[in-house]
This record gives sequence, C-alpha cells and structure tokens, in this order.
Amino acid sequence: MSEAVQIKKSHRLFERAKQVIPGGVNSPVRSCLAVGITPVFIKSADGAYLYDVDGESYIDYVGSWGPMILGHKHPYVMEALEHAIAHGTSFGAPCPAEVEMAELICKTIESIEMVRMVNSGTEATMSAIRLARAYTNKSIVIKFDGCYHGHGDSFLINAGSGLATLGIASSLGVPEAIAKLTISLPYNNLEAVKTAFKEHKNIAAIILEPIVGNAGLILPKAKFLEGLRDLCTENGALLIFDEVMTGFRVSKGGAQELYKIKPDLTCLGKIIGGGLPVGAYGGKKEIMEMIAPIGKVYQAGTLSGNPLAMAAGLAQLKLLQSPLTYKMLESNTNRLTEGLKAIKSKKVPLQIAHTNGMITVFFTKEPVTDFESAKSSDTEMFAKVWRHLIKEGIYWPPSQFEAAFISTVHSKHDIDKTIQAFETAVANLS
Ligand code: HOZ
Repeated sequence: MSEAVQIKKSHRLFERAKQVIPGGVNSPVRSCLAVGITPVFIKSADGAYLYDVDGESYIDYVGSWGPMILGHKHPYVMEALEHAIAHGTSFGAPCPAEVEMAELICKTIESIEMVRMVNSGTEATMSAIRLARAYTNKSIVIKFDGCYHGHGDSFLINAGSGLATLGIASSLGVPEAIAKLTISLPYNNLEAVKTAFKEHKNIAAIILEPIVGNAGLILPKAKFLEGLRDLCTENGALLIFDEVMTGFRVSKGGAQELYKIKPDLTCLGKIIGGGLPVGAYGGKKEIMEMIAPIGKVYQAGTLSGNPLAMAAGLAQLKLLQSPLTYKMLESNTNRLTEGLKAIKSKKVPLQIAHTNGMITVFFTKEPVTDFESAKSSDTEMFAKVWRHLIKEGIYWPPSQFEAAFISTVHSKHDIDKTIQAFETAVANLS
C-alpha cells in the first residue's frame, strides 16, 4: 500500500478528530497507540475486507470485534435491514422482531429461559450483576484478571482489552466503595476462588469470559469452568458467563455449549445485532422475573429491542443456525492456526492460542494460561509485526491484548497471504 496516500486522508481526519473527540477516537484500542501509528479511517467494508478513505483495502481480522462471523455486508442481513428501515428507525414501543429475537435466543442457548435486550455488552454485564445482587441479596462480585466486561465501574479492576493495551490496571473515577465490592482473581486458578469463598460470605456472583478474548485469547483449563459452577452452587452465588464475543461464535450455543456448563445468567452483545449496537442478558426464568416491570430490579432503555438492530441480528442468527457455518469457521481457523504454528524462528518465541473463529499470537516463551503470562508477551515485537501486517494490507487487532476474529468468508488466499505476511514479519525480527 502507498503510505503517502494513507497519511494524506486518514492522517488529516485524525488531526481533525483529535480536536473534538478525546484521543481522536470513540474507543481507545482503535487509536492504534499501542502499535505506534495513527489509525486508518475506514470508509466501507465488504466480505472479509475493509476499505479505507485512501482507497486501500485490508483483510479484516477485527470483524467489528466479533460480530462479523459471516463477513461484512452479508446480502441476507443487508436485505433484512433494508426491509426494516422502510418501516421506521425506532418506536420506543414493543415490536414483533424483539419477540422473535428472544424466542430464537432461548431456543438456541439452553441456559437462557428469558432474555432482556439492551444496547451493548456493557449494559448487559452491568444489569446482570445488579440482578445477581438482588437475587442473592449479597454484594461482592468475583471477576478475573484480564477479563473485560465493558466499562461499568465494577469491572474496571485489573481488566483486559483497552486497559491492558494502555498499561493501566484500573480506571480513575471508580469510587473506592464500589471497587471494594469487586474481587479480581487469576483466571484458571480454582484454588484462589475457593479461598475467596472461604474468606467472604457475601459473594453474589462470579462473572467471567468462559474463553477469554480480552487479554488476547486464553482458553479455560480442564475442569476450571466446572469447578466454578460447583463453587457457585455450593455457596449460593450466581455464575455469569460473558459471552459477548463467544456466543454464537465458538459454537452456535457459545462457550457454554462447547464446555457443557450451564451458567445462571449469560451476557450477549454485538454478535446478536449483526453489527448494530445490541446487548442482552438472560438466564433462568426465576431470576429474570425479578426484572421490572414484574420484579423490583430496575433496568430500562429507549433503544432496547430497536427494530433495525433486531432485524439485522435476527437475519444473522438465522444464518448461524446452519452447522455448515461452524464447519467453515473451523476450517478457516485451523488453516490460519496451522500456518502460523509452522512459522519457525529460533529467536522469536511464539505461542498461538485458538478456538473456533478466534486466534491470538503471543510473543512469549511461556504457555499463556492467565493474564500474568499474557503480559509476558513482548509487546514491542507485537507492534513491529503489526506494522508489517498493515503495510501488507492485513488489519489485525492493534493490541496484543485483543483476540483476532476469523470469518466464514476469509478465503484460502486471504489466509495464506496472512500467514506469509506473519512469516516475513517474524523473519525481520530475528
Ligand atoms: N474493547 C473492544 C474490544 N474488546 C474494542 C472496541 C473498539 O475499539 O471498537
């Protein structure tokens, strides 16, 4: 790609943006601060590709941070959206599509008997812990280091994603009284959770990404999720799975289907909006019926169940009912994983973690099993590789602490080109 052109338009936009948007971006990671360039501004997307304002194209492994399982601008999703938009953009009143959406989610994810739509994953997780606190009449929430559950006050403690990317453990502005109600423990460490339950009688819930995507990709060790399930049941706490990135991606029924664990509550997000702003939380009827207007846990939203978001999301979820989708996703993920694992370098240590549709390349000797080991990754090496990839027309997440997303429409050629670009980048490091 021609750098001169990129600097011209994207750079000019970024300069304007910085005057009126904090840091020039509406979400920190996309600023590309961690990889040492100014961001490219995207004009459009199609299939597995992003197109920037300077006319350059990129093979996209961000996929809007998860929802683009079928690629950008899928014709069926676009048609559903066009049909819905002809009827209006927002009603602030119930609409048929939200009923269909709730039915489809309850049918697909076994642990969800009732579901409430919201507008983002952040809203879903914030609402889920309020509900857990009300149901258990307890206050403390356990989360795990490196997991990210959106930017609610209770979750910004040793969190992954943008906080890890910027190298900050927690956010200013979270009152100590609220932070004190969150215990953050090492992921994959069941003993630490057992100790916490012994020390605190007031634990309302454990919330986690059953497969971590926000510290880079980290898989649960055998029996970790099962152990959490048992500890919650024994101690009268709720188990909340944040499946914003894994729901409908790692398998149709999410990580809970893959690992056969039934959480009490599940948080969903962008994937069920097909790229429009959506979130949802759901679970056992007995718990969900505590929500207003029938129960006394208050939560509301003008744009919740928005007809456009429901139309796009429903179209995507209907397509995802086909097992073929997951076979394609698996085959694409395996091709990329095997290609990257075959890269040999004596000087550059690589750890490659993957699950269906998600992958992370860590630059460390240690196997990555928790946030500490993820942080042992050489972020300078990551940044150098990233800069090579973007020059080669590959849009990889601009942070070591984010998973990359693979779609069904990445072609063999796209994937092989990506492997080749990684190989050259790694060779340049040695
Ligand atoms: N923290 C988000 C992904 N885990 C990134 C959001 C964005 O920049 O759009």
